[in-house]
Amino acid sequence: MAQKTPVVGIIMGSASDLDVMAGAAEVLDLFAVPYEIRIISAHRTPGAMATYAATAQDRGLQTIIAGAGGSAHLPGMTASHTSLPVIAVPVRRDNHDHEALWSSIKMPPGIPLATMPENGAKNAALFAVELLALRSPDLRERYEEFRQKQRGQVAEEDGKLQRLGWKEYLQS
Ligand code: RP5
Repeated sequence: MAQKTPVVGIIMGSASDLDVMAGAAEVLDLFAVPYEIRIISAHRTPGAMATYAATAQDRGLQTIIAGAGGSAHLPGMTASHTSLPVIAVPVRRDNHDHEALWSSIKMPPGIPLATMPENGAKNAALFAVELLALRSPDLRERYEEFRQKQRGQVAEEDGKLQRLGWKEYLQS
């Protein structure tokens, strides 16, 4: 069977980011959104990053999710090289402060970057789904079902809490 053309690019600065960025791939798999996933470093492979971003739209991508930690230049610099919407995932480790978040969130006026919470790869993918759903009624329907299911799960937990009371709920 022919592979579908990717519409989302997931890129990360290092293989060490993959455990976090896999969360984005899992969500896109859930919605059957075709994507590609690559290791491209702003610092170690700057030329590859520029080419990737500059050719992304012509290759069929509609949005890019970019994750990096530390001095996270990949999301912002990718956004500089394309007019596609770019979604940043600041990768944070136990030995990090909030440098990746600040690197992403303080973009200069003129180059927007949709910055997610630290390690927020799942929300990045959901945001990508929301963007894609603007042009796909079928995807929109599946996304609305997902949101409806979430509402149901919360209501179910609340019902259980009301039934049991908080002490028994905690023990259950
Ligand atoms: C960043 O530096 C990467 O995105 C990664 O989060 C961090 C560490 O990279 P490695 O030294 O593990 O390759 O550029």
